[in-house]
Amino acid sequence: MMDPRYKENLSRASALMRELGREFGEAILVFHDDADGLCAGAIMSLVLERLGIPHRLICVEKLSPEVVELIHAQGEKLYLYTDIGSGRADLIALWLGRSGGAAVIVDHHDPVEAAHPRLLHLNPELYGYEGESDVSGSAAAYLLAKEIFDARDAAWMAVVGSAEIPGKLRELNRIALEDAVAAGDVEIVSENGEEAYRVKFLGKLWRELSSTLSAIGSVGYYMRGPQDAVEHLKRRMIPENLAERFEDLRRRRFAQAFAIIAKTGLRKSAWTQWYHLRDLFKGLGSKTIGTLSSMLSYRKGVDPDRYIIGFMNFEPEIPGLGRIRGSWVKFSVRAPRRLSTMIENGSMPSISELAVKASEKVGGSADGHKFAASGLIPSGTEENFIQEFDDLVGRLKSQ
Ligand SMILES: [Mn+2]
Repeated sequence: MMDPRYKENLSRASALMRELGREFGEAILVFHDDADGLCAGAIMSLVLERLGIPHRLICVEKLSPEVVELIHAQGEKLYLYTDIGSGRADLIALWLGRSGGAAVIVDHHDPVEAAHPRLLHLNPELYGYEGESDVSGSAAAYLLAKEIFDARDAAWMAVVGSAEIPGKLRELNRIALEDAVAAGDVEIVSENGEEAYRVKFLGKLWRELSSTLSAIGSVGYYMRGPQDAVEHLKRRMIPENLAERFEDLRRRRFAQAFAIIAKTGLRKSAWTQWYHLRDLFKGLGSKTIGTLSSMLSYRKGVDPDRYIIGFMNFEPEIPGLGRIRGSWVKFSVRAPRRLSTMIENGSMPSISELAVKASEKVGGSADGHKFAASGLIPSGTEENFIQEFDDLVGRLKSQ
């Protein structure tokens, strides 16, 4: 049973979107760059097509304040955010007030409070569901699509998008799964005694399709990968060749990065060990630095007690949208196994807390969780950032 208030707001949203589409004539569809985001983007793009609303596809790696500002510089439009946006709902409301237009957010990430007469925030977490376990961004998008047209043949995309949620699909994700099974697109199979989901017409498990899409969104971000993937998904296809090409490129650049790090070593501060790739990953999405830092955290030779921080120059261009203000460096933070255990038992501070506070000190922003975080800081503030990070560890660690 779906929460009745949620159900009611879904049908209000469907009426409102028809109206808004007519009023503003064009929509800006903003979606996240991971597999869930690409699936959510494809579902919402089908919705807009069905409503006859022309729209631009804007994929976003991270919704920093500068990115929100650039998005809303498009003026009086219908802004549709999916699998992203809830954490910045306050900023979206602020920009609606400044530059007009209306926004609908269909997301499952932790929502912040925001109110604006032309903002509709449709996050199932606001109705008692858990975004980490009950509903993916693409399942939330699917539930809205279902209010607008007979969307059953789009349900399989919500199943693929839900692969980021561990375990058996439940609650709102389960509704999408049941619809996909009824449509004949997905079958429930067993894999080592666990429930698994196979997309019949592609002959692949939901998890494999999800990792193919993730590679496209992350490595191919600046090469129109996300837009190509969305167009393929809408035609019930997955661009495997594209994924292979991007994965090959990633392998080559990672090998170069490891060679450089092996030669020069990681630089050390009181509590960190860090490296800077400058422009080595130019052209690849900035999520790749997080993948590299994660891989490093498992390697022999890293200091088991120091936080790992990777930097790369950030390409300030949002494909299809334009350039954000300023010159930025992307950073990502991870922890080797032993340090992770110490974070877990509370004797060392959480990575997101350190990253958020240290980046704010140097004029940047960040987000993440206990064991991984990333953000943007102004170019040239890297050493100050390390210093702030060290000071914070010194102050926040117990004993
Ligand atoms: Mn998601």
